[in-house]
Amino acid sequence: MATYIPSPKDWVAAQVELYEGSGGIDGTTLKGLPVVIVTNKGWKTGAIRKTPLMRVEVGGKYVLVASQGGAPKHPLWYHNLKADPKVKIQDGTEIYEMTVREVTDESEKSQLWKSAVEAYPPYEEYQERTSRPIPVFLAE
Ligand code: F42
Repeated sequence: MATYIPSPKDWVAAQVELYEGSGGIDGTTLKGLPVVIVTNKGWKTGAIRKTPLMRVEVGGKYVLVASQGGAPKHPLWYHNLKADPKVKIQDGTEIYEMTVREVTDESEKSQLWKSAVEAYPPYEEYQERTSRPIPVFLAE
């Protein structure tokens, strides 16, 4: 079985531990807004990776925004999901097995981007901060 390797960022690993350890009761927000935990495989190591992301729910599907605070490069989980789209998403006490796809159709992407910014307004500022178009996945 693959081993779980926690994020090297302490605050991220701590949030995952609190979220999962409480069964989705504690550690479920960032800046007062809800967060989901995405579990997937690392495409090079095969290890299990867990990434907290803002909760952007649209009709039972989840929008995953690879913003990384407007950093110049995509987060590594972007490459993991491109290589293997199977994920587990924990939303509070619920856990769903889902498949993700990167949204490349411009009109679909702009619609989902609107939902993302409604759920977490700082995404707008993150996009202004970087010249890379921030990738968006839809988990369904
Ligand atoms: N990040 C976002 O991009 N969007 C969000 O909405 C978001 C919300 C959020 C809420 C709460 C919270 O605690 C964190 C939040 N973050 C959000 C930060 C997010 O959880 C990630 O920490 C951030 O996006 C960076 O992702 P990353 O995958 O680049 O993480 C790095 C620091 C990391 O964990 N690296 C590991 C490492 O060891 O360096 C894992 C590396 C990895 O995945 N390796 C792959 C493998 O095979 O195992 C290979 C990857 C490759 O291509 O080399």
